Amino acid sequence: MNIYDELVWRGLIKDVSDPIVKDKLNNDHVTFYIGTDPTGDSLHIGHFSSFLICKRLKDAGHHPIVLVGGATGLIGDPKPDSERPMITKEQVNHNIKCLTAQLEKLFGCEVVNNYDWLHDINFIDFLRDYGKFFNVNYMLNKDIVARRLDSGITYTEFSYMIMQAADFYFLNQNKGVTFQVAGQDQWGNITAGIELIRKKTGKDAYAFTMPLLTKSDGSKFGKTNGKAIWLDINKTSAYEMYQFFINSEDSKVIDYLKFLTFLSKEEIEELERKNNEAPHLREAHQALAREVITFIHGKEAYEEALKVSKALFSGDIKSLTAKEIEMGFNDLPTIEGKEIALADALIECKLASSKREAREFIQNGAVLVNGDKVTSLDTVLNKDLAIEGKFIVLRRGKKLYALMKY
Ligand code: 383
Repeated sequence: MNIYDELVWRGLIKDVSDPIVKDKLNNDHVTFYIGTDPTGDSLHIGHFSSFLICKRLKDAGHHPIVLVGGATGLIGDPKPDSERPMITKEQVNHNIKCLTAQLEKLFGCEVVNNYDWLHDINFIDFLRDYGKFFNVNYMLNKDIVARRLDSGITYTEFSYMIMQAADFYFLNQNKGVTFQVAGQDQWGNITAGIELIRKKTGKDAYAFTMPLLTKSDGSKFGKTNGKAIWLDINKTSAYEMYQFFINSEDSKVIDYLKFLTFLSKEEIEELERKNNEAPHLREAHQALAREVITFIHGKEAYEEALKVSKALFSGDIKSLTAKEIEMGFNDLPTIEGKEIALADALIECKLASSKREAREFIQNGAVLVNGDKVTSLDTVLNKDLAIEGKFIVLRRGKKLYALMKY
């Protein structure tokens, strides 16, 4: 399959700037770029789904450049609903460092920062060399600006598209970039750049966008309980990422495999068959979690996440190290470790509401300490019982867990 057909098959093509894009991607070696603004100190899974295009196109013989928007991050790409709060220059600089390191590690490609060429354009030159090429009517008609006209948009954010257009022009002139790729939300900014290049040089530049990944109800993919799935392992553990993917919707898991992995058409079709025939085996979900986590964090982290998940599922807490317990249980109610009667600990952790109830749970065999059933009312918890002297895992019934941390 040629690269363009593969991208179509994977569902990765939304808008294309020119029918010739297909030919160029199949037969030329193009230099393309994709950008991100340093709004945070880590990328999340939504970014990841777009940035994977770097590897796909690189494997097909094209040359990727990744841009971190040190300048555009100081301005803010308009969101459909409201103005972005400004972030400090220090914060932006910190974020640039984090994102650059992450992107280099993940995709091994050249990372450029638009601050380097945008910061010393003075106001008069900006208006003469760039502003003059933008008709205000054209700018007002851009979807994102049109949607903000009621609630209002500052001149600052209104100008954003000119900066992104100036980047495309700069990279075109200085690095031979002829393509820009991005998620579909970037279409307006990208076409502004294509226009600018055409007006300033008389030459064509090209682009395509990728659809944004969604859940079956149309909402954005990439969050659990309102929390984003970050690529920084200190913000989202491999275990949390594993849980996120393993719980993806059955009706969507094949779309996600196409979008987020490098498994072949044959492999994905085989998983699709298995997902239809025996969804409860969750083979497609397993493959999705394995492929994505291995790509982002490596094989070891994936295996650790798998081990923690299995141990938590089967209740085999003792097989886990303290580090693994921390990773698997970081969302649980946690109380400070001390010497305490089991019944009192259950109340303190909110696994029981009264002493009488706590005693009943213990006597009925509903309470587990580090995975072992404990029925004696005399049980006292202390550091000696803690795994590696650090954690005691309390469980009541099938699902309720709490942690004591020494
Ligand atoms: C800035 C200057 C450029 C080219 C691009 C930019 C950033 C761009 C933007 N991108 C998003 C971001 O930073 O705001 N204006 O969070 C997201 N991208 C990618 C993809 C996506 C977009 O980083 O659709 C999701 O991840 O394009 O929302 O010269």
